[in-house]
Amino acid sequence: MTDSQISSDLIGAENDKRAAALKSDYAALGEKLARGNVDIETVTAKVADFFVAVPSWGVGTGGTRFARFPGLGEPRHIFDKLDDCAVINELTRATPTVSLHIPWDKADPKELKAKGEALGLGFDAMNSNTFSDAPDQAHSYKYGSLSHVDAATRAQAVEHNIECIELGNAIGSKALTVWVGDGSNFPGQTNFTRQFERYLAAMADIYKALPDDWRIFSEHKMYEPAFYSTVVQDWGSNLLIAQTLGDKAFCLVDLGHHAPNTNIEMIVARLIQFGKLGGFHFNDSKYGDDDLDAGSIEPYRLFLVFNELVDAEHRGVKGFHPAHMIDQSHNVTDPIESLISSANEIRRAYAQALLVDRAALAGFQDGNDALMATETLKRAYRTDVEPILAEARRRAGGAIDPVAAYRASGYRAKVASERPAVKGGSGGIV
Ligand SMILES: [Mn+2]
Repeated sequence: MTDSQISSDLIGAENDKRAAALKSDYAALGEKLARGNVDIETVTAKVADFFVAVPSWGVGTGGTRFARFPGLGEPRHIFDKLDDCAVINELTRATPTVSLHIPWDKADPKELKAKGEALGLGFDAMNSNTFSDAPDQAHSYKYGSLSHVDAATRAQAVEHNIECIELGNAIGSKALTVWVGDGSNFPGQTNFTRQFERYLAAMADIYKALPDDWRIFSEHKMYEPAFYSTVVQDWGSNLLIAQTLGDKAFCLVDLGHHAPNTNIEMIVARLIQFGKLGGFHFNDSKYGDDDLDAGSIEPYRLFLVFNELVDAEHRGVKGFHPAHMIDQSHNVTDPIESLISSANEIRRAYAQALLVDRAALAGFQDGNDALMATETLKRAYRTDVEPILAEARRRAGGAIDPVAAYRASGYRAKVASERPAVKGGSGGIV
């Protein structure tokens, strides 16, 4: 029995309004797919079994380095954040786990575990933070953390990561994601080689502390906060890290952390081929690392990424189980609504990728029929799979229209009355 944030009666009443239309749309789509020898029930079952982790930091309003404009009922601490995360899962049934950020979410592991269990939530990858200084720390990360020139600063950063593993281990997490802000702002500021050597040595110390059934994900990012070079700049550096560290080390691909127009789906294919794709941070972008909502700008690119994942699934790639996480910043929307919508967009891309006729595609590829090969992808992408997504949610106890049900629930107004308003003004990326 879990503590529901949104009553099942409300979800039921909201679903009643939309059940007849969904039934009819689902039947029509089922008929259409059957003509192409696709069984809609098989697709719906796979979609229902696809989950993405919500980032604890995502339920607070984000900001830029210019300003932050808080919304109503901002979560005050990790326990409020978990309540908000539960709302997303209750309505979508797609997000049963939460990814924590330490020290932001530091709390007694017993209390975290009990709260998670009460809400029906588990814990996904832990995220360390050595890109900003905690109030009481001895050494500053202004000039780097795991790759810092000073051994004591590196040791402090390693220790923090080990603390994240220990906390994660106590609450059922199985992975640590490491992203560092280390880099340089000026040519000549750092020696690329020595800096990377220091980083690798520090990561090896963290790796040694990993429990046997854990994985470590390194996350690359081409710029920001360092604007000339970053230690883990690109997927090439990331692959070198994962290969150097060992079998439990994998690359994490944040969709926003690439130069514009980079062929991310090809990077995904390469990492799969060499057994080093650890997982994703889903988001979207127009210009740089914009942290916009997944699927909001380039839904076709998201589909193409999923096309590679489904291809790997289809080929039965050994040990293939990438972690799926959302990592985005909500500056002008209610974060809960954005995360509901993003979880839906991610499942949509997965469902569309499941519809690709892979035998036909392989035939067109082997026959050098470029037009029909790309048309095969487009045909799947053009399919409106919303009835599948809605039916998967409905059957799992979620909402046919989760944003409408969320608005009808009055949850935001309720928490706004319980949680004091936060003053805005200062910058800060969440
Ligand atoms: Mn990320």
